[in-house]
Amino acid sequence: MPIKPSKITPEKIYKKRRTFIAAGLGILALPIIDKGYAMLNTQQDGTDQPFPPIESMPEAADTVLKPTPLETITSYNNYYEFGYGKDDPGEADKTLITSPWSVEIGGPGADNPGIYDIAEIKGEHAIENHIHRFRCVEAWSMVIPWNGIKLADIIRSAQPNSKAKFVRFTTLNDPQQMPNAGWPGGPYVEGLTIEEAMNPLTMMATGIYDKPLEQQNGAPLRLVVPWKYGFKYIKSIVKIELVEHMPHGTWWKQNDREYGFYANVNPRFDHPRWSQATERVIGERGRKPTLLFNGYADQVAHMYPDPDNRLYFY
Ligand SMILES: Nc1nc2c(c(=O)[nH]1)N[C@H]1C(S)=C(S)[C@@H](COP(=O)(O)O)O[C@H]1N2
Ligand SMILES: [Mo]
Repeated sequence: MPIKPSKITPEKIYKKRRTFIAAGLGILALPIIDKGYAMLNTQQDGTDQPFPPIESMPEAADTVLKPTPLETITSYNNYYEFGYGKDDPGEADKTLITSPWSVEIGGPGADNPGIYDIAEIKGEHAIENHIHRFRCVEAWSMVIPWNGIKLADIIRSAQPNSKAKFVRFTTLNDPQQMPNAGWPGGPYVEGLTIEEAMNPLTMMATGIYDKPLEQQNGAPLRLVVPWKYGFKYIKSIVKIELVEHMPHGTWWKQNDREYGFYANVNPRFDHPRWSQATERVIGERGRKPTLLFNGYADQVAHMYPDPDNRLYFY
């Protein structure tokens, strides 16, 4: 096992270095710098145990979710187009023009493609309220009271044909409106299978706490997939395409060893550089156990035939 940097570096320097790295690049972008990762599917304590059996997983017992305060949701963010630090997106000038805002809905799988303004999209579909757990791949979490439209409604309006096997989403990438639009991962792209996209849990969020989404949270329209890691929740969407082939998402493209297509939350499969067994609840003390499919296994597990296959869980 490689020695953890914390074991060989005085803690102060180590902490400083972490802050520097986190501020300079963002934790997701670390792989080239930090080689202190554990082997895939082994425990982070260095014991090399196989991952625990599925029966031993904690259950989603906390049915009453306590929403994270809005100030926290809007001030601790990942939105690299607005900077790599967690504070950067919230502190950035409000340069994103979210009205008017065009969303192109099309691709070879859509028989009824079109370009719509966000106001039309909001006007045509029912807005629902859903409080969901939100789990970032970096092992922190919040609870978000979303307002939004079922992605299934939007897809049905586009009249999907037999070529609609996947959905590909693209974020705006405009240096005039986004101070860090030139980052290597841009334009941000994400994807879902058509089955995942049609699942009733999958939403296009337009608001949080009954207020329009703020710029830092991906205004005016962003994806919400509660059983997946946060990097799938692509922000400020300008294009939704129904396509035949699996979309190559931004993080998968950046680092295919650490980030894949499915990215379903699973405490049994560690990230190569940290454990996914528990999560740090932002704004609270301590950690809590991470739940299989982030607590939504009943609604989504049927889409993934093999719960022991890492393919589905990174
Ligand atoms: N366009 C775009 N979408 C993005 C990101 C990003 O950097 N750019 N970061 C992702 C990551 S890693 C996470 S955890 C969530 C964070 O969403 P939040 O800031 O609303 O909590 O947005 C996701 N969507
Ligand atoms: Mo994330």
